[in-house]
Amino acid sequence: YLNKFPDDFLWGAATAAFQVEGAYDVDGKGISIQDAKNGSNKFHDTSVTADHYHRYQEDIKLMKELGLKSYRLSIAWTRIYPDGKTKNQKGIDFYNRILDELIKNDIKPLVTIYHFDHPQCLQDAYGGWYSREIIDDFVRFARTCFEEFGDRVHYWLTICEQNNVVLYPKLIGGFLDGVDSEKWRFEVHHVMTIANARVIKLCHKLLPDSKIGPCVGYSAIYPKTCKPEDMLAALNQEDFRFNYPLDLLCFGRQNKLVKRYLEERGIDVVLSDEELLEMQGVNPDFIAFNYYQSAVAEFCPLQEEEKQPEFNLEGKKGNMSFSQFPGLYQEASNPYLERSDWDWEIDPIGFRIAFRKLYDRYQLPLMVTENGLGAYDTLEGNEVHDQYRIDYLEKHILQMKEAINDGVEIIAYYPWSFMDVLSTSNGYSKRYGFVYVDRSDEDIKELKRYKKDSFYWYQKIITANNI
Ligand code: BGP
Repeated sequence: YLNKFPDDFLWGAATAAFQVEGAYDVDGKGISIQDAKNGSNKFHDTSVTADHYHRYQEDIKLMKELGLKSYRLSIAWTRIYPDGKTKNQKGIDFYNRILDELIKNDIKPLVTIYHFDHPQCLQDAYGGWYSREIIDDFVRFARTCFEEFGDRVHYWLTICEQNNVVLYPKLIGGFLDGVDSEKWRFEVHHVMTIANARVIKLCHKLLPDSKIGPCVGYSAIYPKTCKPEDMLAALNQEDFRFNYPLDLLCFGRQNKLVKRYLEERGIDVVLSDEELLEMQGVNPDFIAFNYYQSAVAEFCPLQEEEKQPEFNLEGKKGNMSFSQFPGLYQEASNPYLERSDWDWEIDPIGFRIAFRKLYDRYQLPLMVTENGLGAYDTLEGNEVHDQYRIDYLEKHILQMKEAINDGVEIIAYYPWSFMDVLSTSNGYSKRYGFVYVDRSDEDIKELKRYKKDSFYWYQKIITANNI
């Protein structure tokens, strides 16, 4: 069995544009739905974040020092097409500078084309992802990325966590705020899936040597008890949360359970015959997944009401809330697991189970594009002693190694996040990075970077290619 990780294993780390770049209105950039949300709660502010836009050279130097083989970044749609339609050369130049710097430092870029940040003007014009009109705009943007950056980028992700954006509209993306109806949820699913299919096919045509795949948020799902109803609920949760978009993209067919769920509720969202035809022969090269925690499923009778979980915004344990989909499942807490301060359940073995489940069903190489622990970090002098993060990552990497020994093909691992970024739910109080970004000065100008203990620890893992 594996002593070390495969020689070409991609040890990476991840970020996303709106969470790290800042400079949200610089050099012709348009306003994205994330920028439009600024000030909507006490945390959300994309204007400066880590100011990676101006400090990318310093940051890439740190990536080099860390030993990264690969770096996952996203391209801000609004830098390339500020109004959704007209190209902005300065935005393209910015990513050219970043990509050149990465290549110079021998770091392979993995690019997420869409990470929660489409132009606000497309939202205003036709409702963003609610409308099939966005597909052409998205494909145009993706084509430009392939044409401009395809000489240096050989790994691509289409849409980040389509399944979570759709299932938890209140949690992620924000642009679905106020829209809870099942109809819209599945409409967005279909629009995003068609967009995925077109962009994957386009990439294969334009860049035959590149690899591209979808990216889902994934969890191991446990039945709450060994009652058969709970086991069924666990299977339902898997189909509902993960398999629906992946079955379309990988098998070219609609998941039967979800299709039935829609029909039985009279939810009139359909993929036309033509669209279903488009789902044939998509052939993603891999499946990427983001894993933070596992989940529990319990039987949920039809007469219950649908419920969305509320964010634990306070970062104090004990605020768990769960979603409920009548007739399918309701979530519950797991008494056997520890939790982060934001009540995310910590489950390294669930990580191994996730690998096995995904690989058994889709038989495609897997990439982990996010995994990590959000925590309060304290800067002490020039140091951050984040042993809790090391513990989390170490246990997960060990289970990833076990999964490889179980026979799963795993090609890459990108912890979230390379540096401290704007958390989608908790601003800068919740940190994930290997590099601490000091935002303590009042006007957020200095933004000094400090290497955390986890930085040195991960550096050793990469050098040894082993845990
Ligand atoms: C994922 C997103 C990331 C990241 C992460 C952590 O869903 O793809 O962008 O933010 O979750 O979430 P949070 O910042 O809410 O802790």
